[in-house]
Amino acid sequence: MRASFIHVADTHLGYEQYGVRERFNDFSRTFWEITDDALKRRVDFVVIAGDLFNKRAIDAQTLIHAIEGLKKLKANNIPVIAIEGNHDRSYYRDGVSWLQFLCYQGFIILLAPTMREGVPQMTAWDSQTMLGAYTDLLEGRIRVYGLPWQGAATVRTMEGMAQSMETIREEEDAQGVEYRLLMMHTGVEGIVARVQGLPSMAHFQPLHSCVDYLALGHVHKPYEFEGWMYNPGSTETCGAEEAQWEDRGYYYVEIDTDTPERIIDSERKERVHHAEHIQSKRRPFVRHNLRVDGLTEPEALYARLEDYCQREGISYQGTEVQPLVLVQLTGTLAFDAGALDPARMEEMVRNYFQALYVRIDNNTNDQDYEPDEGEFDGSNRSLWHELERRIFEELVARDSRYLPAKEQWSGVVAELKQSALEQQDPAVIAQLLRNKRAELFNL
Ligand SMILES: [Mn+2]
Repeated sequence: MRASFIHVADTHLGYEQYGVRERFNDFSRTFWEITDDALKRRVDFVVIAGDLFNKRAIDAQTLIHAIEGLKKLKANNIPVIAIEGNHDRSYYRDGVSWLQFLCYQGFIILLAPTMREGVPQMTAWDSQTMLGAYTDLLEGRIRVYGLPWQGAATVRTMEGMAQSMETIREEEDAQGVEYRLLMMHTGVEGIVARVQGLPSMAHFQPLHSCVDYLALGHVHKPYEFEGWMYNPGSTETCGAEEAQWEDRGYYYVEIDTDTPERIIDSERKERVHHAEHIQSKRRPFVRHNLRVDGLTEPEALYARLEDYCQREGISYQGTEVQPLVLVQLTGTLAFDAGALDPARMEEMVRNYFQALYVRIDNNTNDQDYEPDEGEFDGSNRSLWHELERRIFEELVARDSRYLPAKEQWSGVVAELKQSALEQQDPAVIAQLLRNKRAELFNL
């Protein structure tokens, strides 16, 4: 038996990232590129291992975009088998989910086994109830199982799944099933440190003898193990962290149960299929850490940022590709961060990169204020005035622009405070500050 399929997951349709409408379209475009590729390669079926949608409550435009991709597959008799992920799972109180709607409309086969005491029941998918553990393809020679997101019950359900599959194994062989695929919306613990509470590699092992291909989703970083466990990663970039995993995409898989040596890569421990990971087409997502240590004034920081923009932004000039650019300021600032002009920095980055969206994140450390202890006895009220003067002086000295005249600036701060306490007109206080700035900065 020869066949081929595409395995995709985590397309997150409907995600309007950063509130930018064009990002909403990006997620759809990437999905369409994949459905078009399925047509071009004339695959026998497509599996979607969860998180087709970014959330349960999608809008009409998201549904239209999903159907736009799925209807071409339907028109070409390419079955699409899907499961719910954690993002698009339905709640009982919601009644029918949008995935069930797509299933009802004949665009997808939505697999969800009936559970009995936590154990999936091995019944065939039924189009009337839209329930069932598996569906058979290619005249019953390929069996596709699907287990939706199980949350905290994942490990227990996996045990039950392996047991249930073993009990019907002989019957399946007798029926002529040659190849088994299981879809699950879960991943292996430890791939991405932030994603916790997933099954360990040992928890997956009992399934190894039951399935030829384990089609995973959920973890947005791609990975594969031992020629049978595959996770394609997210197709677009759902968060800045994902930008580093450049090989995210989908799998194109060929099966040959008769002459597997024709296609397999034995080094990857493939047995009767060959899985090719294809990088999805998506908008460039640029991330940069700008170190601010040693920069004593805003102009120096702008100069360093511009230097980076000149080096890296040039490749986007005059192209139609508008990247997303996220710049993170890191290190310790030698002046007050409030003196920075975020709009000016964003404008600079936008111009150099011809960017669709720019964000400057200030993740710099504050210089902690730790007054010298022991010198002053706080209970002695007569010394409070002197204590205040010292604190003001130390605070203004942390900003290198005020450091040369810290004593004078400390006096200015005390004067401003006194004016405010006397409830002076704010305009008068502002004028006082302007005069002092002009005087001390020699403006
Ligand atoms: Mn996801």
